[in-house]
Amino acid sequence: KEVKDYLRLLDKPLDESEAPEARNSALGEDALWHVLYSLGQDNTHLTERKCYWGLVLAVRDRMLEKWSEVQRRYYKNDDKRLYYLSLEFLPGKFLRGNLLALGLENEAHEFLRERGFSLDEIIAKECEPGLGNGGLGRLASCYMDSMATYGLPAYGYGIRYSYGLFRQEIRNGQQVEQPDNWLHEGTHWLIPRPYKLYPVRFYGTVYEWLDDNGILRHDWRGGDLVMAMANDVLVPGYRNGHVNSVRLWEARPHKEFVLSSFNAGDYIGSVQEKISDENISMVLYPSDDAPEGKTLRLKQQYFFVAATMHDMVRRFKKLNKPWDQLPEKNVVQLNETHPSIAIPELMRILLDEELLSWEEAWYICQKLFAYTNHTVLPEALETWTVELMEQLLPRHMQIIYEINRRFLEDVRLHFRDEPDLPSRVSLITAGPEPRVRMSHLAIVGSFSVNGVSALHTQILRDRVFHDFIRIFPDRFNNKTNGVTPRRWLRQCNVPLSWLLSEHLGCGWVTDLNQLEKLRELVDVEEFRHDWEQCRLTNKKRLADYIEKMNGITVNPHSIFDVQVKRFHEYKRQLLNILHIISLYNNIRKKPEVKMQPCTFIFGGKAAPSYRMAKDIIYLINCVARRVNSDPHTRNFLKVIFLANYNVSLAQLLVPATDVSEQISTAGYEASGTGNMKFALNGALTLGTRDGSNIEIAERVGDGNIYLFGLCEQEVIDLRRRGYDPWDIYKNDSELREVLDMINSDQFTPGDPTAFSSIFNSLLSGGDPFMILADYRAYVEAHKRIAHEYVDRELWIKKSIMNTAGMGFFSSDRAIKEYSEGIWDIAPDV
Ligand code: 6GP
Repeated sequence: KEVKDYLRLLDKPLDESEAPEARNSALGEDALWHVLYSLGQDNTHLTERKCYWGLVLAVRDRMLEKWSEVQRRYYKNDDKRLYYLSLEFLPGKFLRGNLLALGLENEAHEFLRERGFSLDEIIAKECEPGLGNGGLGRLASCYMDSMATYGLPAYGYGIRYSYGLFRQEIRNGQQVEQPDNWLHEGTHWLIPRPYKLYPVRFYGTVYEWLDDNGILRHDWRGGDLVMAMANDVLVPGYRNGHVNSVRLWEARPHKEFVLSSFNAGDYIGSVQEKISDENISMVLYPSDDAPEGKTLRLKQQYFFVAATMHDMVRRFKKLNKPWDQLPEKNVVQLNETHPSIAIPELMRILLDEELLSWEEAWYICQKLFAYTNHTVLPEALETWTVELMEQLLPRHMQIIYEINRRFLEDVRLHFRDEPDLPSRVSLITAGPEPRVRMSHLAIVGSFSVNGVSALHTQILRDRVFHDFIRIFPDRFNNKTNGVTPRRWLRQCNVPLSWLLSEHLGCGWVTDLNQLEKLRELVDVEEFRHDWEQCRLTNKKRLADYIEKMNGITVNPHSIFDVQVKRFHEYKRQLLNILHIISLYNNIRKKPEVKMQPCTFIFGGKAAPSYRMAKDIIYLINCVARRVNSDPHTRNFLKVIFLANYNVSLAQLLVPATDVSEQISTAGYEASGTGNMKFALNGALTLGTRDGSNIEIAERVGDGNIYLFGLCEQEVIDLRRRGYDPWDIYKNDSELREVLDMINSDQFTPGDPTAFSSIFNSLLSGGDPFMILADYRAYVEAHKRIAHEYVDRELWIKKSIMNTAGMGFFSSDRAIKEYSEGIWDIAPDV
């Protein structure tokens, strides 16, 4: 079948009742109307750009109608609302997903085709909001999609960064960061709300006063004010007429709204101030799984949290209910500790502005907030110096002291025979430079703390937050991550979606467990053949892209082995490249041995200040240059680094991958979500027993996944016994040869020390990520893969079994668990 036939099939609404409500006008007509009346451009001569923005506005109209209906309903039904606070969102491109959700893809196709344009080409040029780093931000966007599709009364809240995550270029093998000016053309996907404007204070002084009852009160005044302006992004549910929104705050200069400042005579000075105020929402911090200790970062956190709490309180006050109803009508989910300053902020509002007692205010907070942890890396747990807090947020620091005083008093009372416990759980560290531990604040101030995979939650219980488990035994719970099947199957893998819908019906798009039915088709030869054809189509598409971007021809029948994710030592891209070098050596040494051709594909960004991660990128590119140009190995081995990995590139890679590399040191990856996307699309996972790999194995079956290496307990035991990489180096000659090559000028002619830091990190000082410890097991797993891939029937069966077993990893399941187990909210559809 032709691709257009697939599309036709998929775009049929599930049944007539679910068809989008008919409007009087067609999408195309509305788009033309908007070209003239909203864009102010001639609509008799259409360009691609005009068509794009016209379409965007026409689609937006349809979403707005639903959105305003839905908002009215929340109000009328007095629904309990969820506030999902996240410093990062990674929605990916909007147009295709929104068309699909509304069932308008065909209409858009037709409109464009009649005018000589193509939807695919237009979408290729759509700009992508990179308002997040990696897993945490993408998870937030998958969850927004599922909330809308489930029909939950929910709001996302974050920051409208002017510059998203940097654009990565590779020059001479090295990462070069370029600004990501994603708004250079403006965007109609954001709806600015210049009248939704709240002042946010920094610095200033706290004054004390006595109220009528003789209670000491506080008033935070002075300092600098910045305005937070709302911008809304609409999030449609999948064909259910439900539309939610994500509110992104943009910093605006306060001075612009104070007329007197224009009379001051210091024009340049006031412009200066405007610039520094706007800095707050200027740029996303490019660190992932690592904290950023800069003042501006804390300013960003408080800025968006203060505006969000203001918004929530404003909405609640309209209901005219007593304050103790606040947590009955609202729940706030903190995505990591980044927004945890919301806890003292709400305390401040309730104490200082609404004049509640401490007990009342604290009762409300503890019933309102829930916290998700996303990392166990000790260096990634956020802390801020008391000194900075006291300067920037003096009132909040007072409140944190008081929360801590009361909390520790309680701990002392209940754990009398553990004199060390209070200092271990304290919100503030001891020592000459005391710091506020944001995770402790989040735990103490929340009614729920959750990890993101079974293993991760267990590690939180056993190690990271062990002391808190005894203090708050009921507070900790697990919510294994999930990914949205709309973007990560239906949208990114059209051929396979078509095949699935033909055999299972369309219901899987919103009920992913229906994929279980695939198990019955595994033995149908024709089905397996079609499955393989779908995969091949996707691989060819990726091969074309590689040819175009990297100028390298890859064989679509080779194994596409992919590792794409942020660069971090714990994710062990190094382990992967070490193995590739040894493969290269083997082919050169034994050219007579026939080998299954392999294409190794890497992608991902390194934090600009993370030297080692950038060195690893450089190493991969240097190895690629050498390997790809060697006539002896060219037909068997290709190494590709795809620059500027982002959501769109992931959508291209995921459906074309045979082997998904998920090889973090056991105990380090909280969950992983890339692993889910790949397996859902029929890739086989090559992974360690880490994060949600373990749960994936349970669901797809041990025979359909390649697990290798030390498990979490073995990593701990080995560390305790003493890990000696030199011992491995001495005893494994193949590996030694690889390491010696890295420590020479083999890949960087004339520069033998280019990778000595990598060599040293692996061998000296006891590499905490124990790369060499897992090396042999990793090589053996690869051998099994190469062997089994050749048996096409076996491999395709395994591929189908992966997709069949992945229903559990839908973000719809995760969101249902959150809403029943934590939020206590129900859909309003
Ligand atoms: C990531 C975790 O590293 C990843 O394992 C997990 O799947 C993802 O969060 C979603 O839960 N963590 C971050 O991106 C991060 O910045 C502070 O953690």
